[in-house]
Amino acid sequence: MKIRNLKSEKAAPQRAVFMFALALLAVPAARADVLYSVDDGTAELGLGIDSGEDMIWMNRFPVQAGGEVITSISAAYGRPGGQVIPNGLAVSILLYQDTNGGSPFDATLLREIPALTANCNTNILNNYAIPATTVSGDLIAAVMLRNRTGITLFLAPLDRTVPNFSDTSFYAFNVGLDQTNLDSVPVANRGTTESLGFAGNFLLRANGTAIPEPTTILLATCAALTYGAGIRRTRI
Ligand SMILES: [Ca+2]
Ligand SMILES: [Ca+2]
Repeated sequence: MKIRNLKSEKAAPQRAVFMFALALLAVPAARADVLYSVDDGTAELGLGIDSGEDMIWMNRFPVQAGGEVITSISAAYGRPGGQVIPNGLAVSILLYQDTNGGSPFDATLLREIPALTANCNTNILNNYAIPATTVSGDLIAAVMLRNRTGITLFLAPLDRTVPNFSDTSFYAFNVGLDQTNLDSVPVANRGTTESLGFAGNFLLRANGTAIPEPTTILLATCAALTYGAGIRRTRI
């Protein structure tokens, strides 16, 4: 079967909006400490595939101190004003680790979470919990769609508002795509968004928190033994 090119909708006008690469969240300690994001919250283009094909879109982030433990991934679908995308489509939320830099297509799949599309065409990022997973090197947040709808779907939301971060947002598509071995995808079917001629970054984020410090746990344990109370974690 011949693989068609990854498709894109007609580009929408862009707006100059301030965009941030990485923001520390000023939120209570119980929530994620680091937000990994390279989008401005609005998608101007949808990338997609024909029915019968499979696609992964992903953002790569260097792991930040204090955000090594990934607890959730957030993803939006489609774009406002674009093709109507149905809610409730089966997708997979993926977390990879790439410890050797360079190409992300040799990354190791750490987590795969079955999920359903929701809030399509709204720019709303749906938050999917991930079992707490420690990542080093680069983390890659990804979504996979196996399109069995019978129609071409422009599901992957691309923020094309400048500035765009290059070598950060990637795609791969194939028939029978193996998400556990992205290097098995033909080179012609994978790359950066800019290599497609559509520089931009996906509305796809990850949330991380710090690795509990052993000394902190030890101190807390000692305190519990001393005072007969339950173990209490204390941030230093
Ligand atoms: Ca935008
Ligand atoms: Ca690599």
